[in-house]
Amino acid sequence: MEGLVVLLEANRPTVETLDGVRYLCYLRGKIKRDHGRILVGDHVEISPTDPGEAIVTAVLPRRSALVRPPIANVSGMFVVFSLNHPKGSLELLDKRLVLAQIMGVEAEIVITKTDLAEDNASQDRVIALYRQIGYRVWPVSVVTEHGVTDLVQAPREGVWVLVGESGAGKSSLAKAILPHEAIAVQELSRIGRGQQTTRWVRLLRTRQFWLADTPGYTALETTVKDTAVIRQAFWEWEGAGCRFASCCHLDEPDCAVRAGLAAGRFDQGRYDHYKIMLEQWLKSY
Ligand SMILES: Nc1nc2c(ncn2[C@@H]2O[C@H](COP(=O)(O)OP(=O)(O)O)[C@@H](O)[C@H]2O)c(=O)[nH]1
Ligand SMILES: [Mg+2]
Ligand SMILES: [Zn+2]
Repeated sequence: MEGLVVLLEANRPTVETLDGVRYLCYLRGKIKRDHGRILVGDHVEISPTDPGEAIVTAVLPRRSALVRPPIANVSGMFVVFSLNHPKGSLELLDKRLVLAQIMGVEAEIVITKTDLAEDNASQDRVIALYRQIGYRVWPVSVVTEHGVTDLVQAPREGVWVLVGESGAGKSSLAKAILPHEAIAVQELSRIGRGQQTTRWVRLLRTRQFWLADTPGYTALETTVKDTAVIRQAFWEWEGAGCRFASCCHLDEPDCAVRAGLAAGRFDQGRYDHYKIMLEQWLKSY
């Protein structure tokens, strides 16, 4: 039968089948030789041996894999952003959105701590900006529980990873989505053995999707091989009508993006972040 690797602890995968039954599995040498390292998020065929135990008989083809955190077949990421307390960086937010595009995964934006918003106008501006571009944006508060149900119930499938700056509210959101799970928090001090919050990447089942709990991973890593991908991640500029199809929107003649910026149709901050990303890429090349 088929299942999903939801946890990989000391090289032993825990596999959950479609009907929600979990098996602690063994890997045969042949599987290791043929497939290399198995990852959380891999789909596998298993054959039960004892109650709750099984052997992995095949690893199904993997669509994609993240390196840090090590997860296969990620569908999307929640880019978690706190406007204040701490003050989030829109540059980092845009970078994460570009990263999602590069990795070929979906991205949705979560604006956390709406209960602390002292300036609703700037919060509304950020929400409107990204919604207009075409992103799903979820304003939430785990204190008032505002927005959490809407976020969870929206149609979505596959494995979703929480990314964002430290303190943005990722763990708190995971707890609000899955109140019965022990979610890894940074301040673990004297938690007894057996009750210990996980140190391993694991997948937690919600009604519609799997949420990746990724303790200890704050950054996502990838390398950009083509500046065009950065440009394509700025969806709002698509079809702007620059004279050259390959226009980088820097100093080319008849650039409709720069014209749109001057006319206030495009967001200047996004453009500035685009230029920063482009420069960083050219430097690292
Ligand atoms: N007032 C308020 N505080 C929050 C909210 N979400 C998270 N926090 C607080 O923000 C801090 C950082 O949250 P945490 O979930 O650990 O952030 P992480 O580093 O992204 O995992 C903690 O002190 C949380 O209690 C929220 O919706 N409202
Ligand atoms: Mg955390
Ligand atoms: Zn242009």
